[in-house]
Amino acid sequence: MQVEQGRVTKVIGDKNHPANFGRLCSKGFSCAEPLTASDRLSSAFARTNRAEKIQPLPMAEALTQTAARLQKIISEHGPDAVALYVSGQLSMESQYLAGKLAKGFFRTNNIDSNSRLCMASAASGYKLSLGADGPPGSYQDIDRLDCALVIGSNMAECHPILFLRLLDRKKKSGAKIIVVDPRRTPTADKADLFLPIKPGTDLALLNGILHLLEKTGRVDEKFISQHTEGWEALRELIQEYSPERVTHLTGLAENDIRLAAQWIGDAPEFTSFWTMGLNQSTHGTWQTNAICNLHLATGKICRPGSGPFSLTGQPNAMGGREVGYLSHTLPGQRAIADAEDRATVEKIWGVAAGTIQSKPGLAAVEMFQKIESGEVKAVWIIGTNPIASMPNRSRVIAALQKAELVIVQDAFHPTETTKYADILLPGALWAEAEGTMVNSERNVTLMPRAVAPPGEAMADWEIISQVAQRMGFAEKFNYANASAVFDEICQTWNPKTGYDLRGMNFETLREESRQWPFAPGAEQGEAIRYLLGARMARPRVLPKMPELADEPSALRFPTKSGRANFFARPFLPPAEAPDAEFPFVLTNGRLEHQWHTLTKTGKVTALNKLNPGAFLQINPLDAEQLDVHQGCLVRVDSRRGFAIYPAQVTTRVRPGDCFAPIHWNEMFGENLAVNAATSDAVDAISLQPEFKFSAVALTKIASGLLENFSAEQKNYLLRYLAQVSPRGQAVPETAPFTQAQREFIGQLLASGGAAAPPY
Ligand SMILES: Nc1nc2c(c(=O)[nH]1)N[C@H]1C(S)=C(S)[C@@H](COP(=O)(O)OP(=O)(O)OC[C@H]3O[C@@H](n4cnc5c(=O)[nH]c(N)nc54)[C@H](O)[C@@H]3O)O[C@H]1N2
Ligand SMILES: Nc1nc2c(c(=O)[nH]1)N[C@H]1C(S)=C(S)[C@@H](COP(=O)(O)OP(=O)(O)OC[C@H]3O[C@@H](n4cnc5c(=O)[nH]c(N)nc54)[C@H](O)[C@@H]3O)O[C@H]1N2
Ligand SMILES: [Mo]
Repeated sequence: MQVEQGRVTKVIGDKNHPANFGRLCSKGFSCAEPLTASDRLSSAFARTNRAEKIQPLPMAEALTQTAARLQKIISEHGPDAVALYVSGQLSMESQYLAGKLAKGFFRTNNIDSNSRLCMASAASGYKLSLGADGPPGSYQDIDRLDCALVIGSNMAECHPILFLRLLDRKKKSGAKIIVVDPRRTPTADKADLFLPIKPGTDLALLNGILHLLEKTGRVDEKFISQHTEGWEALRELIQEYSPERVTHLTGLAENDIRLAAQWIGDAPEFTSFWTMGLNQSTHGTWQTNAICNLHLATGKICRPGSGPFSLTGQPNAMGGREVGYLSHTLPGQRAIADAEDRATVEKIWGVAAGTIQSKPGLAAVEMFQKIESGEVKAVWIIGTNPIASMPNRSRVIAALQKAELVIVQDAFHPTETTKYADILLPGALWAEAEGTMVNSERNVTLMPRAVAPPGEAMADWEIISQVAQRMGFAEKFNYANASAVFDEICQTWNPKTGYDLRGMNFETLREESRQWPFAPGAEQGEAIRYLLGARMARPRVLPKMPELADEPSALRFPTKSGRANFFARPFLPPAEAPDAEFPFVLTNGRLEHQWHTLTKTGKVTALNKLNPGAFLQINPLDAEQLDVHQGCLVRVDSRRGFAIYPAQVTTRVRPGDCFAPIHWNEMFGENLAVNAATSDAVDAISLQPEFKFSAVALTKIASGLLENFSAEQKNYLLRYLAQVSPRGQAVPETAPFTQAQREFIGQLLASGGAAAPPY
């Protein structure tokens, strides 16, 4: 960061950082801009009466009031009447302290995070298949792989720097890239083989690929017998997934499925990458199991260039998972349900044995349901925007309206969620507070404090510890700085899973990032987990992995037996099937130049030019049936609610499917929130909601269609659109339009509609 007069003026990539070697994406380049946006929350606000407007108050008073109001609810209704909902965008220190306060001191396990909407299915799938959460390998695997399966991940737009690394590998070595997505995304454009799968049928495909691998002798019997359990049951299950049946279930061409299996089977090294297209499903955990099955059956795991590699979404969602910020987990990759794990953590926290409740708390979707039903009275939301990002939005709104106490700790105001706050606490952003974050390859990076936060804003960990101190837990939350919190996190190391940060501290992290496991006195971290003896180190600068001795006995998975588990997971359809009333499948996702609910990127002019607004992609065949043309407004209805978007008619989506980006919500115009329509059905194991699949009806909105405009109106509109910046503009009263047309244009402008590039 370049800092001038207390402001970050420029951000450039760090050539020595092993995550990107200095490459930044558009959001990275521009990430300093939102730091000084005019809607930064720079003081606390509060109200005691919902009918009144929230009023500013000194931070010290707000902290005291937060403590007192939480305390009152806990004394009257017990600890489970309180819930925390936190984020993978907070520092590890903040995440850790939020969990410590809730589980160890409030004595409620009602703390969950937006990881529940994101990586929960990968986390539970890994734990079952391999024995512990997290990818076993490193980004360096990209430089060694011969075949990449990118499934349910739009890597080109969502992990652009890693995707460049993958394209570099392809260019250098001819490695093959297989992309599986119902949409022809920019990622698919770069694929050697693109499988435009019918949404929600990946499990059939993955089982079908394994079927072919087995039938063609491409499984590794030696690896299976030495390192796994459960192969026989899986072998039996995959018999049912013949190419003919899989073709029928997935809508894919049989030859393409055969080719994918051949490439995966023949590649010396094979890595799979997946994200929300698999996780945000009612069978997300099973899909992770099915990916692990492929790697275990071929023995292509835990060696340079091979392994299952879930791509984490948020900057520090891995850190959060590791410090146990979900309602069923504890610090150091531990579980609430495990008595030994609870006892270990109770000791570290210095609380009496039995303090931590043995029953998992409420996961995100259920948490908001219990707020709506009145069982949970208070919620403290930190670093996430649930009114915009939770599924089935009207229920979440009802929940916050019902809650007795809503505390929102954010860096910006207003957001879709801050509107509902009784207390608003101003959090410092990444450049304004010291803290650590962990990425998908277990690299721990220290975020230095470069500038002061605005006004009275404070580091999130400090706000949490200040509230804790005011609730009578001063002794256990008295940290001089973030570094002291980090040192405590190091004590939660876990020999069972290999989680170990003990060889790190803020002083050494200031020099460079470090990859765990990193034992005390270690020189370097390890690039691949679960290897005994033949340890592979991450070199400081250039990614060069030493050769792995071909010694399979050196592998031990963190399960009781030391073997990984196969799971026989049959294909089951999504929770909601399209029918006569709701015949289309709505899926949704991200665009390259915007971030989630736009509190940051929505303020950057350059990014708004690149991705100016919401739209709905529909296939030309469906468009014709619906009499929809480019730019027409289309209403998307599900059983839960609706949204309205300008149409983008494109063969990038399959007939019967439609796609809307998630970024634009009510701050940007009425009826833009895709989560008004999405489903809150959850995976039975991970409790992650099925965002990616909702049955919807599409209707062209008859009034205000562009083709009904007169020549004069069209001319005016063209000139007008050319001169205004396309957001927040109202059409002048004097323009030659009817009221309905004016509203239509206003909506087009708010959503960037007609200007959206038809990628
Ligand atoms: N530019 C940008 N990058 C981001 C983010 C951002 O907001 N903006 N957010 C970050 C976060 S938190 C996350 S979690 C990641 C998410 O990264 P991704 O998961 O890559 O992003 P999405 O666009 O949500 O979904 C990926 C793809 O899943 C596809 N999909 C939908 N249904 C199915 C299905 O049934 N099967 C298959 N195989 N695919 C399906 C969609 O068409 C979409 O292209 O991105 C991270 N990176
Ligand atoms: N339909 C649909 N919905 C989805 C998804 C999808 O694919 N489809 N994806 C889901 C996924 S994977 C994710 S990760 C979620 C993301 O959903 P959210 O977490 O709600 O998204 P963000 O916009 O990143 O919200 C972060 C909030 O925290 C604030 N903030 C940012 N930095 C800080 C900080 O340092 N401190 C504090 N206190 N506040 C801060 C921001 O201003 C913003 O209000 O969305 C989920 N929702
Ligand atoms: Mo995410």
